[in-house]
Amino acid sequence: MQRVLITGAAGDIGSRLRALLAGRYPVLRLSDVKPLDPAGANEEVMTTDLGDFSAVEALCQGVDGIVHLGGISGESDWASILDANIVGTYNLFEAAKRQGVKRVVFASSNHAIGFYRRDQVIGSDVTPLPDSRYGLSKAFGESLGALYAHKYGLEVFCMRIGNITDQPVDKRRLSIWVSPRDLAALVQIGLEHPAVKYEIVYGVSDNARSFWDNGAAERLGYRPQDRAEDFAEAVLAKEPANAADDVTEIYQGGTFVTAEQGGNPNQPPPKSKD
Ligand code: 15L
Repeated sequence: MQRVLITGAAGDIGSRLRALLAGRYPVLRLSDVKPLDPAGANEEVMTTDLGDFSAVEALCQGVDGIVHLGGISGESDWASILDANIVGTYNLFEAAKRQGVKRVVFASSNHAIGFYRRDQVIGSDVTPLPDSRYGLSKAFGESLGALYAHKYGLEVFCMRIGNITDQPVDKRRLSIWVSPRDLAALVQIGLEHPAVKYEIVYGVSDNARSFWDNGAAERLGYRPQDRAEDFAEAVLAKEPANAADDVTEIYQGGTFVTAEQGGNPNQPPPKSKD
């Protein structure tokens, strides 16, 4: 991996990876539609709208591996999800294929499988059960990756990311939390492991309450260093009492299972124009 591209590099995960992967590859190319800090040593910075195919092709030129984080990272209206996450991700995979990129690490999300119950442990081979338009776009990205891997030989590593923060913030996140350094280690496996052809793994730390069997990542050598349980006492002491039959408590996706526009849990969908 000589040149690694990170899309969505101005976002929370992108900024963390920019710092954590610094110096790991000869060149880190950073792209976002939003402004980025100027290029540092061994960095290239490009402003790109993922909806503009020729710009995305130019972005992928000379790149060996891509970490695709670009797009919307929560529930939103369909037009926005369609543009940013469906069309944008399609453009990225197609441009990667045309430019001869070897590998794509796709930032999927736990919301691709958010309608599995919390009282079951699932592997990464389950049928997607998206909990939102956002989750649906992530399931689409995983399937798109499978198409490009099987049909065109692109190597694709999909990470169903839980929640990345310095420390887990609530009870649900005790199950799905991933520390920044664990996610950075998983991204490196995704970019570098020679056995990757097409994989789906969970982006999660070593959590005692995990909803997921992450054997697929472990088989590739993933050994998370951090454990949500170390923060459990403090987190649970602050947790509000919720009714056990509240659907946001039953399913893995939490509030996304009821979220509508812009993440407001109970806002009704927009009225049809016709
Ligand atoms: C995600 O996919 C979101 O990008 C992030 O902002 C969190 O909401 C996370 O899921 C979560 O489930 O906590």
